[in-house]
Amino acid sequence: MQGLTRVWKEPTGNSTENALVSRILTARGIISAEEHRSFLDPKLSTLEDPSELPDAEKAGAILCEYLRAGKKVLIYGDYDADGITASSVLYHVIATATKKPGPPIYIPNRMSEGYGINPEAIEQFAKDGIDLVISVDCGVTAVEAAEKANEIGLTLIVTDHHRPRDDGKLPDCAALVHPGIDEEPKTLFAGVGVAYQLAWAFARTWSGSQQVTKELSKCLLDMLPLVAIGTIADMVPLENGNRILARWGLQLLPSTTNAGLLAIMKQLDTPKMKLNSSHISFGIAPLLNAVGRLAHAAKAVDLLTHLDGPLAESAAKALADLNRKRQKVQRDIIENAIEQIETEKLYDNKIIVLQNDDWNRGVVGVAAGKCIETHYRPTILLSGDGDELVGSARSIEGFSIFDALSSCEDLLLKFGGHDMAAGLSVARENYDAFVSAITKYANENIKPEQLIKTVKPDVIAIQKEIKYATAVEIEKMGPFGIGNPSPIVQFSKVRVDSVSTMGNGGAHMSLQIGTSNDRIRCIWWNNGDYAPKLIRGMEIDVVAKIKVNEFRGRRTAELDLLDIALPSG
Ligand SMILES: [Mn+2]
Repeated sequence: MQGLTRVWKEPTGNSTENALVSRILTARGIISAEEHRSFLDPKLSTLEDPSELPDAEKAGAILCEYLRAGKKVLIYGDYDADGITASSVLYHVIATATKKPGPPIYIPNRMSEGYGINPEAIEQFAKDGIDLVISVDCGVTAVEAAEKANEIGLTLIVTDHHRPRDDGKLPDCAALVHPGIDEEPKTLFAGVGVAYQLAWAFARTWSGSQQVTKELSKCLLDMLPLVAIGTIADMVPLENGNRILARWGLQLLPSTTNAGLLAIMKQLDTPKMKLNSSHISFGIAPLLNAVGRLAHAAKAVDLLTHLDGPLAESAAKALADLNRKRQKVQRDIIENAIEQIETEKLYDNKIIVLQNDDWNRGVVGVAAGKCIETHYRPTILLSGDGDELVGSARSIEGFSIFDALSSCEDLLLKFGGHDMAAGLSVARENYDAFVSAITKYANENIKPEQLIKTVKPDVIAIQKEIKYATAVEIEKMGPFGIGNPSPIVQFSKVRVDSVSTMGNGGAHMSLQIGTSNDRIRCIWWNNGDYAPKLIRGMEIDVVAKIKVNEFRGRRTAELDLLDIALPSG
C-alpha cells in the first residue's frame, strides 16, 4: 500500500480479536499469557545470575583478592556514555565495599589515543605502581596491550562486549568477561551491563555469601539508573536482561542520589516523573557522549563518581555547554552536507559520499545518520587530517555498509563496523578512486525499491481502541528502542473531522479523526505541508503510534502519525 510518504508493508497481525496490547505482543512472537505477563512486568529477580557470564565470578574473586591485599587497582574505561557509566558503576561498588574512595579511572583521549587499551598506557600504569587494571567496555581486541601487561607483570582483567578480532586472537589476561565469546548469550549486555554483572559477582565474594551485605545490595540497586543510561545509549537490543536493567533503571532514575546525575538532569530539565527511554537517548546519553567527542570523557566520569554540591553543578553545566556546542557543530555539518547534496544532485547516485576538512570527526557519524533522514541513501561523511581522511558511514535497511566497504578494501587504510554503521579511513590520494568504487558498488547493489522508506505496522486496529487505558498498557511494553521498537498500529477508513497546522510556519499537522462526539487528536510532526490534501469528511488510512498526552493535568490517548494514505481513485 502507498501512503503519502512511505510504502506500507502488510501488518504482522491482522485480526482485531483480543486486546490490542496482547495482539501486538503476539505479533512480536511473545505468545502465551504467562509470557505476556512477564514481559509487561519484568522482575529484577529474573535477571540472569553473574555465574552465567563467562569469567565474571573469576574476575570478581581476583578483584576482591587484590583489594583485600591493599594492592593498587585501576579502571580502564571508554569515552562514550556506555564506557563512562560502566567505569562509574565499578567505581561505586568498589568504594562501597572498601569504604574508601574508589580506584582511579583512566579514559583514553578519543582524538590522540583512540579506542581501546593501548600498550603505552599499560607501561605507564606499571611505572605508577598499579597492580591490577580492569577494563570496561573495551579490551577484547587488546592482544598487544595484554602481552605488554604480561611482560611487565601487571595483572589485566578485560570486561567488554565488542566483537573480537577477525583473526580470532583474544587478549591473554587473568580473566576475560564477555557475553559473546563462547556461545550465543542470553543477553547481549552493553559494556555497562557486563561491568554490572562483574560488580555483582565481586560484591558476593566480598560479602562471603551469595547474599550480599546490606550496603552492597543498596549500592547495586543505586547503580541501576547508570546501567540503564549506558545500555540505552549503546543501542544494544533491549531484550532479556537488558530490558530488565533498562526498565528498572528508568524507574529508579528520578529518585537517584547520585549528585552528578541529579545535576545533569537539572541541566537538561529532565522531568521528575514518568521517564522513558527517549529522555536518555535524546537527553542524558548525547550529553555524556559529547564530552568525549569535544573535550575529555574524564570530566563526565569525575561528575558521576565523586563530585558534589557546587562542583557537581558547575561540572554539569560545563557538560551541558559542550553538548550545546556539539549540537551546533553537528547542525552546521548537516546543513553544509545537505546543501552540497542538493546543489551537486548527489541523490542521483544510490550512495552519498562527502568530505570536508573543516568537519569535526567526532560528530560526522551522527551527522551522516541525520543526512539519511532527508535523502534516504547510505551516507559516508569524512573529515580531513593531513594525508588521511577519517569518517563514518551510516546505512539504510537492507544494504550492508560493511560489505560495501569490504568491496573497496584495497582503497582504504582502515575500516570496521557492521551492516548499519561503520568507521573508515582513506588516504587523501585514494579518495576519488574510493568514491567511484563505492558508488559503483552501491549503484549495482541497491534496488530502486530499497530507496523508498517503508513502514511495517505490528497490527491493525479500529478507532474505538484508541483509549487512555490502551495507551497506558502500551507504555508498559517499554522501554522502547533497539530490539523493542515502539508499536505501530494501522487504522483503516477513519474519518477526517478537522485538520490544521501548528508550529513554526505550520511545520506540523494537527488532525482530528472521528466524529464530534468521539474524536481523537493526531499529530504528524514535520508534515504540515500535507494538510491541504485532507478535507473534512474524507476517509483515510493512517499508521501511527498511540501515545499518552498530558495537557493541564488531563491525560488522553493521542496518535503520533507516521503516514497517511488518501482514498484511492
Ligand atoms: Mn559499549
